[in-house]
Amino acid sequence: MTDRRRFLARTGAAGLALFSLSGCTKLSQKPWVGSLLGEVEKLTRRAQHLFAGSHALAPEFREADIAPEFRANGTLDPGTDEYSAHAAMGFKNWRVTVSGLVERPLSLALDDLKGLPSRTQITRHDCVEGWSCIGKWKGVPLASILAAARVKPEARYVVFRCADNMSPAGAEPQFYYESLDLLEATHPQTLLAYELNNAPLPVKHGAPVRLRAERQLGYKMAKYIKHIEVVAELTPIAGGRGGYWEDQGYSWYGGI
Ligand SMILES: Nc1nc2c(c(=O)[nH]1)N[C@H]1C(S)=C(S)[C@@H](COP(=O)(O)O)O[C@H]1N2
Ligand SMILES: [Mo]
Repeated sequence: MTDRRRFLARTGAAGLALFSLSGCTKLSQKPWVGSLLGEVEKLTRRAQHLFAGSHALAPEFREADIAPEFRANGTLDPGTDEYSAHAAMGFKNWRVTVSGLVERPLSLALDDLKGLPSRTQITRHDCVEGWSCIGKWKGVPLASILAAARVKPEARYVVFRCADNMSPAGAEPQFYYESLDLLEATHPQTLLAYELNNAPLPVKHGAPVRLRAERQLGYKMAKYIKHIEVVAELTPIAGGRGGYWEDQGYSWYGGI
């Protein structure tokens, strides 16, 4: 066992939140870590809400904590003709639409997003597969975009629809999607991010725009965002559980 593994085994995964991990850290692929994390998640969710309120911020780190190479996971390139054509043109014609339960639907070019007030944050990404990585993200707070679109009173969730097809070739296409409730969607650290570590978002990390929701697990942070839809119910969408991985059995609440 490495020192870190021994430390984890001794203190439980709760110890994770207590020390600052520098850069990318591989924890363990062992299933017990996952189930332990599951229990700890429930506890930390309750504790977060009890002690810090529902708008508590996720921890932010120093420049020195940034991992030299941010690990990538899931789709590394959507690879469709359409996406590749956008990539070849530096995504200058890429648009993110905002529709559904809004007074004012929007269609935003990448330059429109870059022209809006931005937030930069150095945060730790936690993937359920057992690794964490610290990176610096810049983007537009989703709250300001939702405010501009004027969310209707009956709205409850925000759905993100992505450009990557998760189905094998020849099968019915199933594009990656995710969703947040309005509280998480309007949290100050929830961004439509277009930069990682002071550079335009690389393709493997979700170019040109991906979600950062810093109190959530990695799978909640949709990459390659094309459409944002404000809805009252998640059940009519795809498998009905609010996200691609949720439809395969992951929990919809991905809080950490
Ligand atoms: N569109 C899309 N978004 C996605 C995924 C994906 O496969 N497709 N994978 C998710 C998972 S499981 C993780 S951990 C993070 C990985 O982000 P990264 O590649 O920037 O590390 O993206 C999430 N968002
Ligand atoms: Mo993940």
